[in-house]
Amino acid sequence: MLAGCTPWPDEWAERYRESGYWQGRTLGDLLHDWARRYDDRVALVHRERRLSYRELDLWADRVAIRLNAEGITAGDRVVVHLPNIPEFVAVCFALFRLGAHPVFALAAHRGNEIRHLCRISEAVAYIVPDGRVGYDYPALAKRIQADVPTLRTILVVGGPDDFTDPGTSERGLEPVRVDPADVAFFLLSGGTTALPKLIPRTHDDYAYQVRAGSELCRLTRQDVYLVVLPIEFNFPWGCPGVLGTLSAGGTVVLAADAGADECFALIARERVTFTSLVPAIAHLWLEEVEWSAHDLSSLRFVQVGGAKLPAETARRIPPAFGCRLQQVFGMAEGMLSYVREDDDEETAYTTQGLPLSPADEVRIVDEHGDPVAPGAAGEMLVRGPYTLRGYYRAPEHNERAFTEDGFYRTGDVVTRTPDGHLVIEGRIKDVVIRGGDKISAPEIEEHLLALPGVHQVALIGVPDPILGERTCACVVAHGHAPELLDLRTALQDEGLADYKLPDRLEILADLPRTPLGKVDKKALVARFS
Ligand code: OOB
Repeated sequence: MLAGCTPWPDEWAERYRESGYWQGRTLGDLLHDWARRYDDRVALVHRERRLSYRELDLWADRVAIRLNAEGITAGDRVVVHLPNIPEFVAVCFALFRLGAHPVFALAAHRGNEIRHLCRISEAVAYIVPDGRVGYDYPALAKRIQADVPTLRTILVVGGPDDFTDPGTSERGLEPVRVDPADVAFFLLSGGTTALPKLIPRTHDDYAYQVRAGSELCRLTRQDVYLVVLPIEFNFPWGCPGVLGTLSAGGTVVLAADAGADECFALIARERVTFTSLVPAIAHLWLEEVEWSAHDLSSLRFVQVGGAKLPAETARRIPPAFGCRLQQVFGMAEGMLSYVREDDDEETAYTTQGLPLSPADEVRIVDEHGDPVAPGAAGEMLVRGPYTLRGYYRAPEHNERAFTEDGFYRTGDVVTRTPDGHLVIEGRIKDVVIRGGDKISAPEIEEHLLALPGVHQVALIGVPDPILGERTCACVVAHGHAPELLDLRTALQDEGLADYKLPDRLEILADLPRTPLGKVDKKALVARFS
């Protein structure tokens, strides 16, 4: 396994193989299998473009040849920063086949985050769209390259001499031996530390997650999946999402944004059967759907996850969209839980389902790490065949984030119903979930503290009817108190993604403290909610 990653201990790897969870196939090989099986069926739709499985398979090989000619080889890390376009899929599979590892930047990321991702992964290449998408990515790439010595190559999708141009070459890709137990790609953590951490996902573990999710959702060739969320999120990419749909021979339709207008039109045009949303988008769609003349009758189910879905909103979804609601609880780190098709209505509205895999081990513990009484709330710890054993190059953080026997401390507070369904009650991690976006409070606090006029700061999440939570910076000023706009502009100038800019500012004389001297965020939340 790539240096800097934590493999599963041998005995566990053996167990997961023997039980058939890990099947020893790489994601790159799986696309070959799918292409053989589904051939000229439509794999991907974007605007007027339709690609068959065969075309996608060939395209991935051609892109791999081009990337290889640019010097990208096995073991290299490549930061991929692309919107919801077919090239995202082709580039990722090309990298998988070369044994190189895409690092999935979030579309909303800007200089600050990208610089960090390139540095920590020692990326050799950074892949961006051209400037037509409303932001000058190539210019950003040049600035990053000046700061990151390992970054040899900038590759632009859509530019002149586009490396993703399928071309006409009939030359095949020299097969590269890729170990299915090795890292396929890196997802990003929602973050509890100042800087986001990289999550290695192996071919074996992700292929299992996708296969199990696809079976659970009973996907078939008839299914059509609409990608509404940014494709690089774990949820749309593999829960079962894009990869699950491709594994079943269905069709993936890419939406440019999450707006109800565009998405409803696509659902009607492509006869979409399922999609995945965060609660904030589900909420906006609910507001729009009663005015919509589009035919949404092809929908079989809508998945909602990424943040707590209030039961009242959940109940409105099936009648409004004429389909089932499936709550999904998950994390880029691995562990997923899904509501099942045969769960009763109440369970579907009020719980976040059952773990995906019979091999998922869930412990609910108190602050001492001891199991709580049945039905009581506690932190969820997880271990299993698709849950990471360590973040990339983060030994110190890993000490805290995992128990000695390899359970990941999720930071989520949950209860379990008598029949085992999980209910997310809250969290003990210092993260604000704004819409579906995760904002690490320490990261923003560190940036705010460095600004003139900010003496002390605590970032908290306050309730918001649409977003679920929005951010509030509680600041003890020194000298002239800053204004909200000053803070937002300063962070934006530092190259932080827009969703991280504080929504609200409160100036305080002092921050409340717990008896141990830590900032009492609960008191702040109570005061400003
Ligand atoms: C998904 O993944 P991440 O990595 O962006 O965020 C994970 C965190 C969880 O630890 C939890 O705090 C929260 O997001 N979360 C939920 C939730 N689903 C995720 N909180 C309440 N209810 C839910 N249904 O967000 C993610 C990854 C794969 C599938 C779905 C969501």
